[in-house]
Amino acid sequence: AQTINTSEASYSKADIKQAIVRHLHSTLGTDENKADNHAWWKATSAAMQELVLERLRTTQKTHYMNDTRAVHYFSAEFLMGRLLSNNMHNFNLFETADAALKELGVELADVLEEEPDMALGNGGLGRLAACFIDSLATMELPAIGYGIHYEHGLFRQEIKNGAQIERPDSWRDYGNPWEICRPESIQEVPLFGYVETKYGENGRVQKEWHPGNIVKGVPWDIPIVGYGAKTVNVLRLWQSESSDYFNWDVFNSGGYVDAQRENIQAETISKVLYPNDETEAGKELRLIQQYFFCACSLKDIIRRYKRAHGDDWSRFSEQVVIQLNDTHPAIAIPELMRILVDRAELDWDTAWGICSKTFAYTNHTLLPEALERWPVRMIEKILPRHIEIIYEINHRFLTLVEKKWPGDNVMKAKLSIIEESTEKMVRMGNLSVIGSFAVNGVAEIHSKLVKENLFPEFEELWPGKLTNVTNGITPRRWLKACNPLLSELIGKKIGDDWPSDLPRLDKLSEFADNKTFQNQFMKVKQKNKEALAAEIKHQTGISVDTKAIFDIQIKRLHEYKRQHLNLLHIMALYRRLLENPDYDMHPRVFIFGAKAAPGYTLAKDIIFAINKVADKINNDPRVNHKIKVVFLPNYRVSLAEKMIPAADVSQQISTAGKEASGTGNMKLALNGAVTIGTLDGANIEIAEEVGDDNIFIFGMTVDEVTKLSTKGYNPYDIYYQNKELKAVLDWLDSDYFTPGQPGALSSLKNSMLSGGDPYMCLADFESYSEANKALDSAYRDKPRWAKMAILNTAKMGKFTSDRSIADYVERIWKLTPCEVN
Ligand code: 26V
Repeated sequence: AQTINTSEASYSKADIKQAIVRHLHSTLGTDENKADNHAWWKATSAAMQELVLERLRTTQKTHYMNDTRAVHYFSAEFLMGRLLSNNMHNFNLFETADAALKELGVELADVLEEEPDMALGNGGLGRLAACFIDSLATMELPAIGYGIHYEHGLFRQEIKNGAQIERPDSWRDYGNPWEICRPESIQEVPLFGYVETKYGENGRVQKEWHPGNIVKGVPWDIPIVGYGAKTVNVLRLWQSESSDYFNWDVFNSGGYVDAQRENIQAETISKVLYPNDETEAGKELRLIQQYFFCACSLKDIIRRYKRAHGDDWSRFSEQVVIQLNDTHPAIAIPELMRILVDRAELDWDTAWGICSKTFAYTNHTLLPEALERWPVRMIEKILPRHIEIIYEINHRFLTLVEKKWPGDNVMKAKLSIIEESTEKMVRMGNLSVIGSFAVNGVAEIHSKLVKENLFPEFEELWPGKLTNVTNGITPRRWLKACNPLLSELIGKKIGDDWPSDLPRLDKLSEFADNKTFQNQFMKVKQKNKEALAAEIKHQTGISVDTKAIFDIQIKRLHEYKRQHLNLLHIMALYRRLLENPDYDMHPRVFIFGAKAAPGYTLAKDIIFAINKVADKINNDPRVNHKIKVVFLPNYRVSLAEKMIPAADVSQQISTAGKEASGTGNMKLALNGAVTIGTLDGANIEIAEEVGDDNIFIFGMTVDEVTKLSTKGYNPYDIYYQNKELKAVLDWLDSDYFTPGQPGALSSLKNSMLSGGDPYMCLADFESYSEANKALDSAYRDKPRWAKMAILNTAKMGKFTSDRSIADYVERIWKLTPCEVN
């Protein structure tokens, strides 16, 4: 409907049409008659990319001229999703492009569906990185994201006979229109080999690392368009390649050569994203991946710094701040020390002074199995110089500990970077805390637990270093772009400034009781439900009633997230309906989306169980007018964008203390879903914002969970005392859901009984069931529910990632925006 004015670009509908057709002809070598939707997608993206690159050049020139301090966001994962729609929205060209394509006889919606998701991440941590770089560009902050250019992102999930099958993801198979290769910035990364100790003239000990292998890092840049398209930052992803250069001298000069030589196929380093989430794998290749992208990124940063400041290192930490997204990039700390001490020949204290003013670290989980530890022997082999540096960092640190707690060896053992187990391990969390000037958790409760349970000794040693920055989500992707109907309604009511000023949504609160607005709001929800119902039909063949409650649980499959608690409750409802066909409940569709790590057997068993229970219920005419269960395969960013706008209910039911923050909880509430959840992660802060009347809280608190496990938790007590729960669990042992295969679902029951029910599903079941009843009756009160839904949207202002970034800037990064004209 409108043209957009950035300083250099002003695109009308005619301009866009012309650019698209031009790319169809001269970039794709086809024409309007032959082009399929995929070709239209490429041509449209190429047309957008022209504008994007123009703003990128201007941004980079401006940042260079102003010699700005910048944040460097180091993350092994960036879960970007699709970019075309996002870039159009951020250039305010979505409607114009839609109209342009219509005149060419093409539907923009179909074109957008051609884009493969860029799924270079597992879940929360990777998607957070994507939201953060969006906000950084929107807020005109100088920033760069650094990560890995995986050839294959997170696997594609297929469901065969109810079970998950993993298929390779190939997001670049037919070329990616957004990425630009930068061969002029290739870096070389040393690996393996040995360290030689030399003595300089002044008696200075000089260490020289003779690597056994050198690989090349090739940078690919993805432009990140801020809302309004003033600043365009970059995400720089490194691809590994074998290097022409190989230090043959090393191998020609000693008998130890064969022992030192390690052959890794250079190309495999960036081949595939590790699909684990919250479980440490300890695989050598993963450590190499981590070092590879950190080494490339640091060299890139230093090259840029030297261009402006030469060999004067004194201003490095004024210009450069590096945020470590979990411990995955923690090896960057000893790598920077190596460069400063061995290469720049700074003395240790000067180098450490710089280093420890450069890094900040975000913790994303407390689960012990997710805390990274590497065998000393593995680091020794792959990075022989780094293990020396890690020991030196530790030695000096423990001297400090000795000063603070003389003779306290228990304290030293807890704080040491090295864990003295049978197999000595390097604790990457401890290394990260010691090497950073700030450490943060991702929600209030989580940060409190980081201080009290994970790093209490560090909190005592360095009070103030541990802090909180509550997560957020970008409202551009997670409301404006994914929910156009609601966005339009909001715009009509309170104006169009909310996407970059989300707290403005609170203005909707005054209409929460307004009949007309309630009707409009719920009509939008209804339309979104109809669209999702069509998608469900298309993907699974299942028909669902759009007047039913759309109840959604979407997240990685993990026991602590308790998809199986949700399933137990569904089975309980099924029983109630079989026992009493008049059991009073509003029809409800339970919708799941979740990927399980390929090696996580119980998680896969839970997916299987959901699908088997779904089959039975959906085909049982006695109940299928009341309950339906849908498992949508291949949950990913683009599917989330279709599910979230259609949700009535958001399931956030982790065992209290286990979910660090959650961000899906924010996305769903923002789109008017009401949460049923535990007092965990950001749910607590969501409850504070929306108020107790507009959320269904159930279950044990963190303190109650702790008390119960201290006292000794025995799930059998509950099993024998709750008849319904017992019947439901026993049902899993029968062949009712898996005809002819009794026991096919028994692993689930066992995990919650003989397995000790580590996440306390049984302990929370009754409370969950009661909360569900309350939810059901609230839904049947139409005005009450409409009010709740509206207030959920209205009260989500706090959870914009712009606020998270503002917190990082103020508390940690100390950046100033740089206006790009
Ligand atoms: C661990 C590992 C271990 C090695 C293999 C690869 C891999 C990948 C990821 C992880 C841990 C991921 C931790 C994580 O994603 N935490 C989530 O972070 C979200 C953003 O802060 C937060 O909202 C979620 O609650 C938290 O679970």
